[in-house]
Amino acid sequence: MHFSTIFAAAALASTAFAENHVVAVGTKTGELVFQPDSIKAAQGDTVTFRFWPKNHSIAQAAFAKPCEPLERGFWSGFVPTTNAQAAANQTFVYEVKNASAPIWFYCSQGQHCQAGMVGVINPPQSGERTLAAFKNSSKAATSNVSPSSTAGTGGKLAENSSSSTSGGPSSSASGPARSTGAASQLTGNVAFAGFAGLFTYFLL
Ligand SMILES: [Cu+2]
Repeated sequence: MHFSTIFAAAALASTAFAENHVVAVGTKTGELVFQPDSIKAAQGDTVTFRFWPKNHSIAQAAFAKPCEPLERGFWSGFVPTTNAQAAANQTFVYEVKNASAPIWFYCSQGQHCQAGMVGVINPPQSGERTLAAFKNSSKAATSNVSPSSTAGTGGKLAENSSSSTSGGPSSSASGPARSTGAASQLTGNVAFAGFAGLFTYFLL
């Protein structure tokens, strides 16, 4: 019984740690997709968009207007890259501040939005506002519009630190050591969550 109390407290404590979700913007082979194109994220979680060739962007849209910028929505700007072996050094990191509202997005390059390069964070669990419906109406959009706001609006343009095969000209700082670091940090978080749970238990 005591053990289960500790376990419950630890599980509770561990929810305090934000998760990072990685989304590929385009692919090595030039497909016009986001992978994954549907992300389930909690409040405080981050979504890191990694850009593949040749030149994509990510902008927030309203469900009703798939290929148009949402007012005060996020905007990465265009992140060009020619390297098909690794994602661009620059990433766009978006923090989920409200997990109860769906966040629709698209690529504003050329006709990419119309080609189905759209996605969603936290799609509604029921009803007609599905990613399939959003994708369907994007096909009928008459134009694909880039936001006029500054690149990096509503998020953070950052140097990519998670690539272990980075081949960019100035990427000597990133390497396999980084992923090891992330793994040990995760272990640390889990250990801390356990410790916090134990601590909570002793306070009861
Ligand atoms: Cu694109």
